[in-house]
Amino acid sequence: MSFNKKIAAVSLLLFAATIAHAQNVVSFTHQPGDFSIVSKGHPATIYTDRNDYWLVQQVSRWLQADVAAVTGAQPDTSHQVNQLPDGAILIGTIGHSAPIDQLIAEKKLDVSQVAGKWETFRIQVVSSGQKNILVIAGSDKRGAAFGALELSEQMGVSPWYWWADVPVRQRKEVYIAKGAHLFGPPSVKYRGIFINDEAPAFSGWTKEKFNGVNHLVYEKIFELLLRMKANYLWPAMWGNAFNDDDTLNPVMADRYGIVMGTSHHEPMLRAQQEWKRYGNNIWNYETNAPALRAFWTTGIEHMRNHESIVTIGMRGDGDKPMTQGSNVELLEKIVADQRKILADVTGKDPSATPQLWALYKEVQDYYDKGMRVPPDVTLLLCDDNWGNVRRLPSLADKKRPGGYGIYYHFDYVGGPRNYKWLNTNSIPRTWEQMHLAYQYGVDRIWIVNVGDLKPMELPISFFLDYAWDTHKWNAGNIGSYTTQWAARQFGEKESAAIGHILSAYTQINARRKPELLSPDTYSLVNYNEANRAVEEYAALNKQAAAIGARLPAGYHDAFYELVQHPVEACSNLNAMYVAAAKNKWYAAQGRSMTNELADSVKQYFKKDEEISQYYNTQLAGGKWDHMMDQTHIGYTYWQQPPNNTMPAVKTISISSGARMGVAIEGSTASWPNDTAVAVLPEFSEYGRRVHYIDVFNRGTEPFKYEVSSSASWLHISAPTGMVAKENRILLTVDWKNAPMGIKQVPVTVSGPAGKVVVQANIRHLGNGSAAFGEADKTVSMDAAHYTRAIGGNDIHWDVVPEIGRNSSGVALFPVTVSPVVPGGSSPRLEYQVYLSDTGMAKLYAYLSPTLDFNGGEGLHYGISIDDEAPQIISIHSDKSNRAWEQSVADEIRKPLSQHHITKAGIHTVRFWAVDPGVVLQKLVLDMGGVKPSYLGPPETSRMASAD
Ligand code: REL
Repeated sequence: MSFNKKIAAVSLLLFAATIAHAQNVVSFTHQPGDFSIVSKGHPATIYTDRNDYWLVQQVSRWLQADVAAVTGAQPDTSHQVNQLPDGAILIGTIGHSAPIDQLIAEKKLDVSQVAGKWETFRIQVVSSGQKNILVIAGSDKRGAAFGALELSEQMGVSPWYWWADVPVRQRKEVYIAKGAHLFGPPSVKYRGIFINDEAPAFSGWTKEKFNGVNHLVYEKIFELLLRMKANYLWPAMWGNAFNDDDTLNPVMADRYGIVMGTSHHEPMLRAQQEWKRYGNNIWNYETNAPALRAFWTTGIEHMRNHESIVTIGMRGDGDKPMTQGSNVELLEKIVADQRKILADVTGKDPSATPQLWALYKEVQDYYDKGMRVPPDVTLLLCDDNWGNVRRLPSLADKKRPGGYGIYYHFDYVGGPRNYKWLNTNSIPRTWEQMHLAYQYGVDRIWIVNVGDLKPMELPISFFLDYAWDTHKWNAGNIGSYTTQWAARQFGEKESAAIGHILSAYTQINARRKPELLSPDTYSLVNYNEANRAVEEYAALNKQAAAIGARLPAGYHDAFYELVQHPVEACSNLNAMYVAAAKNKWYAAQGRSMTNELADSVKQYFKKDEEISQYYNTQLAGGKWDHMMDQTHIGYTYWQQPPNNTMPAVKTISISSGARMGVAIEGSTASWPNDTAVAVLPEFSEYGRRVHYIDVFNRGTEPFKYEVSSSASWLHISAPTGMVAKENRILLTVDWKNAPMGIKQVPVTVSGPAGKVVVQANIRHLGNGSAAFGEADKTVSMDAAHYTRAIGGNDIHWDVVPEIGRNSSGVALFPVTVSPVVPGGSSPRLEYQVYLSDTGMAKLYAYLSPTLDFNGGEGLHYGISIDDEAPQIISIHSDKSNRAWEQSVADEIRKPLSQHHITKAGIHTVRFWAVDPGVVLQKLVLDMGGVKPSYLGPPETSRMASAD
């Protein structure tokens, strides 16, 4: 290496050392050399070139207001850029800001990594003589805007300050660390949201607060988008038409630098409503092409020079499939005609205008049948409306100039059921699916359906953060997103506790959308599932309330909107459904508690209304009125009910006197009426440690009961007592003193009706191995608790935290590896189990409802026990719509394999990698004991860890 080259290499290294990517640049205490934004009450002045973009002037005003909100000291803004004084803040677009261009020309500002890039910016303290100037230089207008807003957020102004009332944290002083800080370019070029399904909530709110969905609302949305470094919007379209409703809408979008589109089924920048308003005859290209062409021509004429992405193609009117018999040829002609309109109106080659073709629902079939659009058009792949990507480009596909995008959903109107009330989106699952998409080359457009916008604040933030920088989040750190996000809204102090609430509530809501909950969701009798679900949510609600109470009063509205409301509302909803289920069951058993449960269902239902009422009318002084107008109780099919309807309840007449009844875990029967033998689920060291007997009253008078057994090591929580309504008696085994082997112990319940004998079966095998023990003829193992994870050359398994319905998941990475032939030393997860039973074993793999995104034979995994050859199981063997509906409603797929167990003892279950993209949540080995439940048997324990 020549001396000069060495110097060059060293200075490159130095340069690399001083330029930092996307890091914290703001501090609140002074370090030597720092640039001061506000120091000792004196704010710096913000300069922009008056010839720079409108957006740059606008962000300088936002920054001015933000600095004032943070420090109380309001900076001046100025266009006097000829002689920038020491301490000036300069915001500008390269090529549009004379002072920025001058600094570049003077070689004081190196923009070699910025100029010509998409939405890239550099924040740098530039020293010129005795002067220090803070320069925010954008490669384009959005780059400059994002730079200024990056400072705002780092100073403590949340993008959600207005949309979720997040307070601005007060600081006395604000500084910028010296050095150069480079941000961008973004991982995904167009990143945006779709306001959709906006009645009744968003429409009611906008009507009351803005007199319609007009530019005043949109300006708030544009600002929010920019503060989250987004650039793209599909506007509200239920009864609304962006361009037609308010002529200022498109003008303001252009000024704010927001790229506008129309939804997947509204071609040529014209809203469906516009056809309703002005369309001539029917929406059918076979019979009405001239009218449609004229209609679309107007759409492109209105586009003018506004940055837009034009949706092309066509679906039937009102987002339905086109008429039967519509074919590839017709659709290809439609696209060709639309592109001709584009060329005619713009006078440019059609490829000069960004376009997308959305492969939504049946449109993907056209694609599969071979239909293609010109390569400059972005292929907008879609999820299944339930957050599972349907199709990704094949890794072998040649790069298309138009690239690929994805249309994703956080809210949906359609089957198997609408979900449009509260946030039900899991951040880890969104990460996992969008990671998959990005790794397969989907990086041109990411757009997500966000319903009414509120209350989707958390997933919107994540979607856009991730689209901005996909390298930042991975399986190893995605579990911390909620805590980091909480810190951005509420400060560090409570962020871990708030992050936990956010993760926990979204995990619970994602496993079954509230709209799909019913009294039948969770099992009342098996695994104590229904009670556990209620207790889990109630505990979370208590924690949330306690955190809320600890936060300063100024945070209460934001905390309620972003954290507490969904927890309170869903905790109440779960409790209501379980109370309704119990009411029905108790009525059948004649329990005297029946009528009280009916009353509690009424109270929960009323409470639900009060919660919405509070959100609408009192929260933030009524700022969000109507945002909680969405009905959510009483669904009978996919479409929402017109009103919330309380679940049916029963009341019974209670006989006088004291009348004892006995019910036990695992059975819907009750004694003494029932003639079958009452048998409790088996006691095992490795299963649930507690089983219960309910002693209840069918009459009006309290009575005395006694529960006894001859086994001193079988502990009875309350051997005697008085029953007014019902007492739950908990039975546990003192394993240290219990005899080894299998024992049957009769437990006698005595009361006014005589005696009921309940049989307790105890299996005591002892400890000593790290294997999962069998309990009640069941072994249930969370995927992340493998005994061994064996990867391969450049292939490894990662735990994706909290992606499961009530656990984490494990998946193969990188997701782009070729399918693996399982067997021998190939990648696998191993789980050691101890089986005390022999015979046929059913092995269920609980998997996230990932779709066959390759469009091939489906995704597979391999499975074996001990030295069996791996069975290759397709997770998509049932391709019916019914199977898909079930998988998204239950948020799980549970393929089954069968294995023959010939001897008791230790065995190894092997889950073999075949296709990447498969996410394993848990494995359940059924030796004949698995009971019906929603979530499946809770995890059994490992023998070594049992006492
Ligand atoms: O969620 C979707 O993607 C679609 O169902 C909607 O985009 C659709 O346009 C609907 O709002 C009605 O027009």
